[in-house]
Amino acid sequence: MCFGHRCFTPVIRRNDKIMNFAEMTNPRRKDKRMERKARQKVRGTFPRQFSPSQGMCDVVRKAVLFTALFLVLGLPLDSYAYQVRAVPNGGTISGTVMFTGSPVPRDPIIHPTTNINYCGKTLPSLKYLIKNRRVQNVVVFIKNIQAGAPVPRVASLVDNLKCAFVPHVGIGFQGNQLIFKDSDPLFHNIHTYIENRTYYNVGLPFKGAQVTKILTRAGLIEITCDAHPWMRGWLYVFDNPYAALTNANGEFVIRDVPPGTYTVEAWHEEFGTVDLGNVRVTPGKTTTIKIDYKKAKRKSEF
Ligand SMILES: [Cu+2]
Repeated sequence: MCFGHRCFTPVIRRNDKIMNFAEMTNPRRKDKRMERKARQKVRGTFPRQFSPSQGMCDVVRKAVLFTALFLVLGLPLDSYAYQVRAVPNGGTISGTVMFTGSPVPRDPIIHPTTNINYCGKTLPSLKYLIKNRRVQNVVVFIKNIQAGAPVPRVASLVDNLKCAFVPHVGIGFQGNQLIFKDSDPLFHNIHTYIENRTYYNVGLPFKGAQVTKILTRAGLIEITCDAHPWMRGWLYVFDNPYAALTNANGEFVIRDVPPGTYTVEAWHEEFGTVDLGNVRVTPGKTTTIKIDYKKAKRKSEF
């Protein structure tokens, strides 16, 4: 239908459905239009009312506004990216992680449900490794550190040995290799998660099988096996080198720390997370701290 040089198709609302004039006279036209729309949806193409160029304009407009907002606030755009720089006068943070409460938690026993002939009827869960009130397998790290030494270039290995992950808890560094290995004559299917979302899902069908991935991001990786539901491990990945794992005596050391005042965080798979603020590091000196999961206020529990 045209008026002068402008043409349009009249639209009529009937029974809560939009139909144009041609469709009113021939309903099959509407069916065809609906089919076309459905196909567009499946292919991911854009319906006529929305053009890709219009969408791009919106994206560009938002990007410009976002950049302007940061400039106005005086914040650098890369303020959250870790910067590598020389640390000629670094200090050290060392300490112990303890549990002085009572009773000391006992490590739960696992009862495997498959491959019992090989795995055995019971296995330790390795959740609580506490000796003389000192807690092993606690990840201790400097929170939100912005700059310092580069990460060590060492691969992280997750071995499947005797129906358990070895190590049970580890630390890794962004950009390094992550190697999954099968040392059992069993099929293991490694399924890893970050924040409850699948990260890597890898099948290891036989003894000696090995798959290498890359630690593409920082974060806490939960490691499970789809073939053996009781298997569980953890790999805490950092974009900086300022993280350590407590040994059997609950001890840790973090070296080459740029002088300054920091918050130190400790994470344990069952006790959860605690923060220790105002940890001061001075050039060439060692700052000693003590973390007690009884006294410390836990931020979260798992
Ligand atoms: Cu398994």
